[in-house]
Amino acid sequence: MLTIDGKSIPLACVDGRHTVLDAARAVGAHVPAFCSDRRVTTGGHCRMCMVEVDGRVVAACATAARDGQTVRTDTPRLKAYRQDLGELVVSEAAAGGRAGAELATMGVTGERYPLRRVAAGRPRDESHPYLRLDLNACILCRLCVRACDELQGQFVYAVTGRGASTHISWGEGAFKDSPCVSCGACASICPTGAITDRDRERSAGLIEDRVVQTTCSYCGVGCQLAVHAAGEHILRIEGARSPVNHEHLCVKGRYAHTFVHHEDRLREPLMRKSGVLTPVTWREALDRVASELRAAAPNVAMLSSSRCTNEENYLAQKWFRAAFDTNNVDCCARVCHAPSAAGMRATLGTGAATNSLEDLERCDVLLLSGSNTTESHPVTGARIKQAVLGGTRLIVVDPRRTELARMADLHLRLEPGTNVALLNSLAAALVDEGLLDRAFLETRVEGFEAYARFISACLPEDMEAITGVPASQVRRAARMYAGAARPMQAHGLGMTEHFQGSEGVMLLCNLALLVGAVGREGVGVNPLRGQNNVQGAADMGCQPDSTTGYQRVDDPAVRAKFTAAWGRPFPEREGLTLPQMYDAARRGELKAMYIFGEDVVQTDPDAHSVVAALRALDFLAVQEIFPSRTSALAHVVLPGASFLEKDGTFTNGERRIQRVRQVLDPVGDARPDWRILCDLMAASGFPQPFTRPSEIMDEIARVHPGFTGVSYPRLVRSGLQWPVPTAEHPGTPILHRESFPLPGGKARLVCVEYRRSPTLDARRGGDLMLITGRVLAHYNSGSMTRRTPNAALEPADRLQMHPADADARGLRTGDVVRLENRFGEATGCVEVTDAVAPGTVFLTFHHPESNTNFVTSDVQDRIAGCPEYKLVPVAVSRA
Ligand SMILES: Nc1nc2c(c(=O)[nH]1)N[C@H]1C(S)=C(S)[C@@H](COP(=O)(O)OP(=O)(O)OC[C@H]3O[C@@H](n4cnc5c(=O)[nH]c(N)nc54)[C@H](O)[C@@H]3O)O[C@H]1N2
Ligand SMILES: Nc1nc2c(c(=O)[nH]1)N[C@H]1C(S)=C(S)[C@@H](COP(=O)(O)OP(=O)(O)OC[C@H]3O[C@@H](n4cnc5c(=O)[nH]c(N)nc54)[C@H](O)[C@@H]3O)O[C@H]1N2
Ligand code: SF4
Ligand code: SF4
Ligand SMILES: [Mo]
Repeated sequence: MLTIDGKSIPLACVDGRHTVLDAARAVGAHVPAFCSDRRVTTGGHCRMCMVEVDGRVVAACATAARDGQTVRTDTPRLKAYRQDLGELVVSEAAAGGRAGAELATMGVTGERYPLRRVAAGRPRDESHPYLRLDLNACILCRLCVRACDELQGQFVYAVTGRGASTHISWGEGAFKDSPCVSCGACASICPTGAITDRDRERSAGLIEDRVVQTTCSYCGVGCQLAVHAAGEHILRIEGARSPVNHEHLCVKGRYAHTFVHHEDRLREPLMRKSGVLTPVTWREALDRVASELRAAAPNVAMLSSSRCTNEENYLAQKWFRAAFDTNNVDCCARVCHAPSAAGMRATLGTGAATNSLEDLERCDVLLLSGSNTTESHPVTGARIKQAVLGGTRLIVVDPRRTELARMADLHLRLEPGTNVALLNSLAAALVDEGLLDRAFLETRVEGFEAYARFISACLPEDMEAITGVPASQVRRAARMYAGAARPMQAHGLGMTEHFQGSEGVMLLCNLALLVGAVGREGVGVNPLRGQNNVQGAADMGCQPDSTTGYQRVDDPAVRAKFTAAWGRPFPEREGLTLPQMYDAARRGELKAMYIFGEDVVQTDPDAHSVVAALRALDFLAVQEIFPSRTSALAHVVLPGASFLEKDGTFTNGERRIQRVRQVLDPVGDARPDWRILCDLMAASGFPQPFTRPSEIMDEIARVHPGFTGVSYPRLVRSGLQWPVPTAEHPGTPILHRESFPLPGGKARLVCVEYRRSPTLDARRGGDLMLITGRVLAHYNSGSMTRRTPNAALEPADRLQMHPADADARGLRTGDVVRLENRFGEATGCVEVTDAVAPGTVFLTFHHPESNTNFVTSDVQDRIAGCPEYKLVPVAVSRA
């Protein structure tokens, strides 16, 4: 118990780690503190938070709360101290922001001390698309330094100079040329307005009328946003308190929101008339779509949207299955993490991340394979950086030297396309050196004897010639992984988008099983799911072999259950996968397609063949928020509402179902996608009773055994991680604690031989190996990020090339080049860097003009049909 201004508070309420400042705030006392923020460690620089503890004046932020303390926060002596300090502050800096407001309430006049501001002497910088710096307002509280170091791990700022010339610096030159990754943490935390951002500048003078918590609609991390709004304006976006992002955000979640009111937004339904997409009424558009699909059924297909909500994905597959008698339903998981789902289901029984993001702070070794986390899942990437700075050891498997590969204890820089050979050799080293969890293998795993025989032929020394990774490094990695008390894994598309994608993921599971790293804290196999709701789209049943909750369509009991729930049957036969849909369309067998929130012409591989497939259809409908290359081929285009304009839920990569809440009205005549789908279902003779998304979730909970306990009132704060089997169940952060959902309850070790990709065998028309992927500032097709100031951060698609390959072609950074192979032609802007190995190049696919997917190949993962985006030969020459 301690007493603050006469109020008693039990120490337990503030707990040992907390300070007198926390305790004071817990009882509602107002103590000004400029340099303190709960997101970062204590600084103790500003001394504004002075309080009396047992009569002694101390800084509350730097004094631990202890039993028996008597604290006064508001004595005349303290007031006088603070006011004097405030006078000193304003004599040195033109502090605005929350500090400025506080100083004004303290009656600080600025008259007591002569002005010591070196007004023109301090740097101002407006070079960055988002951040604005004016160090004349800086009070040297160093919150920006701590935010950048401790939240983002970027170390952009330093304190330089002495005495009166002490200031915050970011190195030489303009801020835009600093290593800043535009996460905005420094602007968000700065108490004086010395570091601020474009959003605050843009919204000056507008009065905030609400703050809405919602879920970011870019990547699968699922950060919680606090959207500050005034009327139909977004003032700014801050990170909300959540176990997912702990108030941190990346440049996309925080800043890339101005696409919402971009002039290109689709604002009314369009229908092709005399060859031209022409505005029509909703009634006309809906009736046309319904009648065309009805006429072509069952030779119709739905490609659903992982950018959209669970409720919308549920409706999309329900509509096609029940109204058009087809299981031709798929989503972008096919081109992304379908191999993770297939590989994990085969070995562990469930095709989703076994553990939670919070486990990143609990593991002591992280094996990261084929994931460029700091660009693709930036908030998780920042978390990994902090873990590594705190002592977690990191093994990175990637042909490129990514930011995390540079920080890693071990970087296994394999030849692209050789994951299977490398992971087998890692496993062989574990078995060879006896680095196994025998008890786990005995009680929880099947097939060890046969596996041990198979793997003995895959020793690192045998595989070295294929993978290019020295055997000694592989053995070190094996010892590091097996030697950890809590070895954790995470992986990305460098595993899945390959000829042996699903098999590679099975081998990741093998590794975890061999060392008993499943079913407890700080371990597991964790695909870093890509899209904001790709986990959800699959959970909702947007795949051809199973409906909601991975319940197989060929199971009579499943069909009986859904027929009872929906009042209509659906067929037994599996539907077509996305690549099979294109094949069927080109053969004239598939007549009509409904593409919901995907720009397949830009993002699916071998784009010439995609265009040919779409052109071969009798009817194509697209439901979008922007015109795209795909919508340009459509007969009807329906304008959907973005995530800021509708309600629903997304499920992130750790299976966490989180609320999406409407902030703005939809633009023009656009409608929330779930409403469009309900209208289309009604027009197709299959009316739905739903008046709001929560009612759709109630139906999902009735048919999906893992969602039985899910309802909107339970999702208020941090959401719930499925499975949630009952209304009281707290959700499941860790899977497979006791058994695996496979026959006998045991996981399976799988024997997989390395097979060269046919791409390598048919190596025609190119001397460089192209890997494609992403950069931080843009998102997939770029339809949204290109329509924000992120475009200034990354104006064109980048082609990374090793200096040796660049020299051989006389190329330099900034040169525009042509890439060619037997599939087509693309362009890119060269970045000379040793991040790629000689002989390989890396190109992004965020800009339509680059035509990146005109050179990606038709090779697919053997099991899940995922395209081999990460390996294709190209010839590169100056454009
Ligand atoms: N900024 C940004 N973030 C995004 C997206 C975006 O477009 N932009 N998209 C989202 C989506 S949909 C997804 S799926 C995720 C994807 O996120 P990531 O999985 O990180 O995707 P990529 O950058 O495509 O590829 C990851 C890494 O795989 C490596 N790689 C290539 N070939 C191999 C190989 O043979 N073996 C191994 N081990 N590694 C290899 C590449 O060098 C690359 O560093 O990102 C999501 N987040
Ligand atoms: N070369 C190469 N190609 C790749 C990849 C690669 O690594 N290399 N990665 C692949 C991967 S992993 C993926 S997931 C795919 C992604 O490919 P896409 O899914 O095509 O990419 P996105 O840009 O996410 O596109 C989604 C579309 O949905 C629209 N949209 C966004 N929000 C909403 C909404 O609320 N409602 C509606 N109706 N529409 C909305 C956007 O405007 C956008 O046009 O790309 C794949 N393509
Ligand atoms: S925006 Fe982020 S990365 Fe850039 S300086 Fe601020 S905290 Fe550091
Ligand atoms: S890390 Fe992903 S979810 Fe989080 S703010 Fe960035 S894009 Fe959004
Ligand atoms: Mo993806």
